[in-house]
Amino acid sequence: MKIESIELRRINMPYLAPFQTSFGVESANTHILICIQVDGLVGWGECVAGADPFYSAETTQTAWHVLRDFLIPSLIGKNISSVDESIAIGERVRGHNMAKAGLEFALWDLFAKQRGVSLAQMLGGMREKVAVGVSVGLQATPADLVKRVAGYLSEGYSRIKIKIEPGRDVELAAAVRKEFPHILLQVDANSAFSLDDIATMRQLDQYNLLLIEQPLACDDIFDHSKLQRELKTPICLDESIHTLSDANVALELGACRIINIKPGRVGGFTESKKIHDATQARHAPVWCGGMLESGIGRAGNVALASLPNFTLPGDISASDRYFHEDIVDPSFELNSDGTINVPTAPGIGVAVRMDRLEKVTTRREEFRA
Ligand code: NPG
Repeated sequence: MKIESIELRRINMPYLAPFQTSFGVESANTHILICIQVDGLVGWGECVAGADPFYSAETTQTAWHVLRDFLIPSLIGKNISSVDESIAIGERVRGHNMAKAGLEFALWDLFAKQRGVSLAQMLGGMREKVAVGVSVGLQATPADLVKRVAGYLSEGYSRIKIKIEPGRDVELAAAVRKEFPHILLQVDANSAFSLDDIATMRQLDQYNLLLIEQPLACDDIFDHSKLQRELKTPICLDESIHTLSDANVALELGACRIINIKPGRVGGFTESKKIHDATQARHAPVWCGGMLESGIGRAGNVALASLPNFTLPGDISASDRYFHEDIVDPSFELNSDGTINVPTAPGIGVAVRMDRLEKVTTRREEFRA
């Protein structure tokens, strides 16, 4: 298919409540949406780079620059017959995984729509619904956190992730565990600790956690391998894993036993699938991470999570956990068994509500062949 037109839109979708982590506070989704039109078909993608370089080096601005000045010019006007061809074209650009992933996402959607199959089918998914959890940001007090968790559990979420940071760590895990002794509970440090904090990690190890996510530096694998040897709780890596190679090194070194796959962080669905296949072969479970996406990104995550080795609930919550109003129709809803349905219509399987999208668009640029 000949890539005739690509449009970038930066959006601003305020969250229902600010989301606080060890690296900062997120108040709105300011992602870039990518829209590719070919032969009357429209493919959508979401680039998950944030406003600040606090979670990853990429930001909305760097992603816009790389898309506009490098990735889009190399693709526009080309005739391509597969997503792999477009990846090969973009390979000359080093890094910038989130920018690449956003563009690749729109192509996956487009090719799936062209074939008349759902994105999940095209990715090799095998589930009609996926188990999901909710990620709860840092709250003012442990009591506030427990209250929030209670609210999500009563809505039907069956797995809870809480954010921790130095000084707000064991106390939070203890408070939630005391109130809910049997829930699936995990913690996420977003790289805020070091090996000097081994005593804290050993204490966390006592709370029957599903996993401890990314306790140490965002670019570290080696220290995590030392830490994992000291803990019975599995370490799960997020920030440290950008490629299939990173995943293989981490598992081989025993730096983690579980991997969080975020398509944006690893450069797209193609690399996500490779990591999925490699972890499956090593009997290491994966789950789908979240970047507080709009319904477009959420549709991609739900489709990916339908692959067989996504055996742990993902950070994929219903639209109403994030937004007053999502930009897709239908929006994502939580089933009573703590799952979300995988769309079956072609491509991402949900329609973009252009009226709502117009209202949240803050910057727009169109590129034509
Ligand atoms: O999408 O439900 C969600 C949020 C999941 O906690 C979550 N994401 O560190 O994984 C993370 C965190 C995050 C959010 C990271 C926004 C970067 C930006």
